[in-house]
Amino acid sequence: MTVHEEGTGHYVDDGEGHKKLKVRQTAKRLHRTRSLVKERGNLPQSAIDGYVVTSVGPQWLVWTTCGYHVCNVSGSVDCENSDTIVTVGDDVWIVPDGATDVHGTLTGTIVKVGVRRTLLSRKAAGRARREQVLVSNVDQLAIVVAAADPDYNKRLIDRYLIAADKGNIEPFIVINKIDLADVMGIRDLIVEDLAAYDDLGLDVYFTCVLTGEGLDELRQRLTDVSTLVAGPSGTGKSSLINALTDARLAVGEISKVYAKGRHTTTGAVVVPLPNGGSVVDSPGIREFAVWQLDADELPFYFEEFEAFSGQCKFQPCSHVHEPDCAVRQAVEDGAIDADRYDSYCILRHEVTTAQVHR
Ligand SMILES: Nc1nc2c(ncn2[C@@H]2O[C@H](COP(=O)(O)OP(=O)(O)OP(=O)(O)O)[C@@H](O)[C@H]2O)c(=O)[nH]1
Ligand SMILES: [Mg+2]
Ligand SMILES: [Zn+2]
Repeated sequence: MTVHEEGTGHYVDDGEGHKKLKVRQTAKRLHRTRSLVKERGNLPQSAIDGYVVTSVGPQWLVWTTCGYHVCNVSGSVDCENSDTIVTVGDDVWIVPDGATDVHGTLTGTIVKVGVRRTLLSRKAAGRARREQVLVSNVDQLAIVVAAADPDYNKRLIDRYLIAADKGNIEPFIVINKIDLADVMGIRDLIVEDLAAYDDLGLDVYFTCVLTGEGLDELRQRLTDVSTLVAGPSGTGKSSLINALTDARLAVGEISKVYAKGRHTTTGAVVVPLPNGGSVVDSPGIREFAVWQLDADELPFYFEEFEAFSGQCKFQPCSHVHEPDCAVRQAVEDGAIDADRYDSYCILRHEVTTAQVHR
């Protein structure tokens, strides 16, 4: 029996085996072709793929290997989610117009949105029950809050943690402006206040853009993956990104195309990192209602309850009003963080009233 190299593959020259291998290779090729056909669907020959970098008014800026294109969305766009048809981070297929707009940027039309690998959603503002996908396809979520100015709010952190969990994104926490905590002499208090997250196995970074504290650790955490940087307004998200990257240059390049130079962030934007990976800067958010959260599933997002909930007298137990609740007892004993329990009660109240009104 001899083995021949042929191109990158090889085959066994013994009649039957050779045939078998050939069959297998044909099947593989067929499978590959089929999945390509499936992926491309009925896309026009001229369609090219890329990803959405940011929004430009009602249009989207799409990066492709042929450069930036500012795109409209086709009326017959092939997408999964009719609430949020396109969002920043989406893999898309576009058909270039073969023209440029008044700024000299190439133009095109988005005809297909790829399946979202991960996503961060919230309930869209307003009365309608509508999902707003803030960003898609990021690996990590950096929840950036400030030690002070503005004061951080653990309720908001907990909402982000649940949304990240639901959207398949790995979260971590950044406490920026730690210099202000030192000025006020409250650093130890803050570290202690956030110990519950550390206990949950979440990484907590303490950073300062002015002194550079914690920036090396954060830079390491961001390398080679895609990270959404989110949190309330004014916590220093854009400042951190500028300090960690040559984002100003990257954003400058995009600004040349569109976004005017501005201080506060008004839309999410993907910024490539110099050493691989990317970050998505996003505008500050004041309210965050987690999308499609049910009362029954809520306890699962508070994994520290699990060690106690089996001992509650009533099964199932909401851990709010039932007598002999082991979770409430654990809060009293200090075994469960009281703030986390508060978050749970607030969210539970929210979701149960929402369910009644549905
Ligand atoms: N003292 C102190 N100030 C900081 C720090 N980081 C950022 N700032 C200041 O905080 C203010 C807000 O910073 P931004 O980076 O614009 O905050 P942002 O989170 O991007 O805000 P939005 O885009 O509105 O969501 C600016 O005046 C920064 O100079 C820090 O570590 N310490
Ligand atoms: Mg900003
Ligand atoms: Zn209970």
